[in-house]
Amino acid sequence: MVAFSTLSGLSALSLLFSLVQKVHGVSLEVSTEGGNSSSPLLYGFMFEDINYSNDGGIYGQLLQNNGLQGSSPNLTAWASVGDATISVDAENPLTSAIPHSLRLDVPEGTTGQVGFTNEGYWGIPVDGSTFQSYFWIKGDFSNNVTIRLVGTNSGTEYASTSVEVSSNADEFTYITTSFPTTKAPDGDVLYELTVDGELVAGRSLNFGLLQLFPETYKSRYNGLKPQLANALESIKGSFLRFPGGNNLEGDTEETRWKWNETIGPVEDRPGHQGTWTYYNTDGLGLMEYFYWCEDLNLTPVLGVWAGFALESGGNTPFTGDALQPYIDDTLNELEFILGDSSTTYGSLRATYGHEEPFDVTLVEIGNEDNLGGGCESYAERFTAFYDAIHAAYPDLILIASTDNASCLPSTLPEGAWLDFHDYNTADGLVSEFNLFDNKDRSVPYFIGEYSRWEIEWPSIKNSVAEAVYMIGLERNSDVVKMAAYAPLLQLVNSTQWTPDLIPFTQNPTNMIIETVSYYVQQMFSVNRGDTIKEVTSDSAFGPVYWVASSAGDNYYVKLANYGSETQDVVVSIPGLSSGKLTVLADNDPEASNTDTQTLVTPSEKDVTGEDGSFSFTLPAWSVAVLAAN
Ligand SMILES: *[C@@H]1O[C@H](CO)[C@@H](O)[C@H](O)[C@H]1NC(C)=O
Ligand SMILES: *[C@@H]1O[C@H](CO)[C@@H](O)[C@H](O)[C@H]1NC(C)=O
Ligand SMILES: *[C@@H]1O[C@H](CO)[C@@H](O)[C@H](O)[C@H]1NC(C)=O
Ligand SMILES: *[C@@H]1O[C@H](CO)[C@@H](O)[C@H](O)[C@H]1NC(C)=O
Ligand SMILES: *[C@@H]1O[C@H](CO)[C@@H](O)[C@H](O)[C@H]1NC(C)=O
Ligand SMILES: *[C@@H]1O[C@H](CO)[C@@H](O)[C@H](O)[C@H]1NC(C)=O
Ligand SMILES: CC(=O)N[C@H]1CO[C@H](CO)[C@@H](O)[C@@H]1O
Repeated sequence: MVAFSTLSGLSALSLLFSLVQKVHGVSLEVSTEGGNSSSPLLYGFMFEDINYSNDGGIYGQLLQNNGLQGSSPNLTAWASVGDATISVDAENPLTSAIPHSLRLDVPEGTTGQVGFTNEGYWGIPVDGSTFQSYFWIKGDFSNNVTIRLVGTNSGTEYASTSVEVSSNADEFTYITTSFPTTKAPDGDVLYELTVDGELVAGRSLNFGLLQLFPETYKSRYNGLKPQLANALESIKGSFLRFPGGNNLEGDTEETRWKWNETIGPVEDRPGHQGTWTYYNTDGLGLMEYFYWCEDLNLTPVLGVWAGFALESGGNTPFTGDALQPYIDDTLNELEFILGDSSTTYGSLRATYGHEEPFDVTLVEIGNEDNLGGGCESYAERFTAFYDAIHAAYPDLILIASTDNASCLPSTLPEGAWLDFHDYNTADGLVSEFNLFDNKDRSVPYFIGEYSRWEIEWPSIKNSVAEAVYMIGLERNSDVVKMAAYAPLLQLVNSTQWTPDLIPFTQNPTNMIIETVSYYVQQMFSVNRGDTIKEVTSDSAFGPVYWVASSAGDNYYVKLANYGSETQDVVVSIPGLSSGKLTVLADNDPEASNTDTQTLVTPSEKDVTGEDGSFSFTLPAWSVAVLAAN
């Protein structure tokens, strides 16, 4: 039944017609009084290196296997050019962290250009910006080195530059060059470095840690790939959880994410074997994560290693005295981030270019410690980390990596938050719409990872389910402080996990695939109030779900229709007259956006409120936001 008394005559009449025509409908009355405060951090990002989201993804460096890192490096992504051979050379290490270099052997009698190519991470996106290349060279050579970016099959040249080099056989010489590029039509591009073979005939040269960057996001040195940073910017998220995820934990203690090996000059960063099958360069390291937060205005949520690695049968979890070195290591990390430059690690940070402490207020202890054998020891590990961190930094908010009570201390320290992860089916997400309605309000929640999983590309039905779930979170955003879809980014050509929010290729023109879930995240994040308003209705939740919020005079009503029937909606917000309605919908619940099709995009239209009453239609399988004032 519909509460006609709350509607104007006109909309009551149209609704009556609707009812007569057996069109389904929902009438909502939004209170303009009171309400609960909504967390300002609610929507944000969770990030770890998975599916080449970091190396080959948002990290701006474009050459793959550029430092020949790993325990037994090979020539993946490299090939020789001309009458020369290349090899991995352990005799001429660049640094102790980068213990190999690329050796170029040139036979006697060689003429013409010789050198090598790198194919990037399934291509190189040449976007027409000014590129930078950096490399180290060892060997007697005083002439030009030529760098080109060329189409793999077409041979088309998108950049060509010569840089004068004067190097010797005693040490590596560092070379930097900057050059214009022409935008390529696709990602099928090789990086090529050559020298005049006649000058090196019968000898060899060594090259170390070759790097290639486009103009990065906000032109930051060692910065982000602009197309991916722009995609995140367009969502207007509030926080960034890093560096993982499984990748924080590592498969073993040895391959955990070690903060102090991700800082300083990149040639001093050894990288590490990631948990998602490939080696991580750590070129995007701890400081780069903070610059990312600064440049995109994100609140950092720092994950710290909590004495547990993923590999069953390994020597973790560490407990008792064995845990202390890792607690000390975390305190060092926090001093590096938060200490002023009079402290040991604060001064190291200053040396590396950031005089002022970074801004961190949220620290998560471990990752998913309810899983894989971490549960039994987590209460002890969490407490040990909590006590040490809290004593040194009482203002930090500390987050436990699970909400499973059997893995937590019997009494949670006051002020601690819980992280809950939810990979689920579409119906499962919808069934959890009210998961937080009756939670204890004194323990704040972080939904550190969630999404409809076990599908390749999010379809509208799945994304509507996520929207229903998010409506449930937003209604409870007095206690649910933050929520992040996961995983965030995915290189389409090499995927370890699907679905992901923002799949991408190396095509500089259509790099980003805007999935249906991406649009849901964007619609929810850009339309945020600071107060959740009471909504009264004669209809129960389902298949239509809603939440209303306000920020000053602006009101936002988010709706999801998890069903195949069209729904007529009347939203009454006393005193408001103009609104904008954004709708994402498709009649086919399986419709999705992929690397080959874009079927579902949001549409926008103006709506006017007759005496504060906004009437519109919610299509089958849809997500909508009414922004009114
Ligand atoms: C090169 O090393 C990578 C990483 O260890 C491995 O996946 C790949 O199979 C190796 N390639 C060859 C040709 O050995
Ligand atoms: C990468 O994937 C895209 C989208 O499917 C495809 O167009 C491109 O050819 C692939 N590139 C490589 C090098 O496989
Ligand atoms: C090296 O390149 C520079 C710049 O392109 C050019 O001016 C110079 O003539 C070149 N030198 C030689 C020896 O080819
Ligand atoms: C990083 O810290 C650990 C623990 O404090 C220490 O053993 C290691 O030598 C450090 N590594 C570097 C590169 O400073
Ligand atoms: C909590 O963790 C225990 C131990 O791993 C497990 O048996 C139980 O199912 C978990 N409970 C929930 C609600 O996930
Ligand atoms: C505010 O929070 C309380 C406590 O959870 C809840 O009962 C009430 O419905 C909430 N009000 C709104 C407008 O969401
Ligand atoms: C879809 C896909 O690529 N899945 C892969 C995810 O990564 C795991 C582990 O690397 C592989 O086993 C899957 O094939």
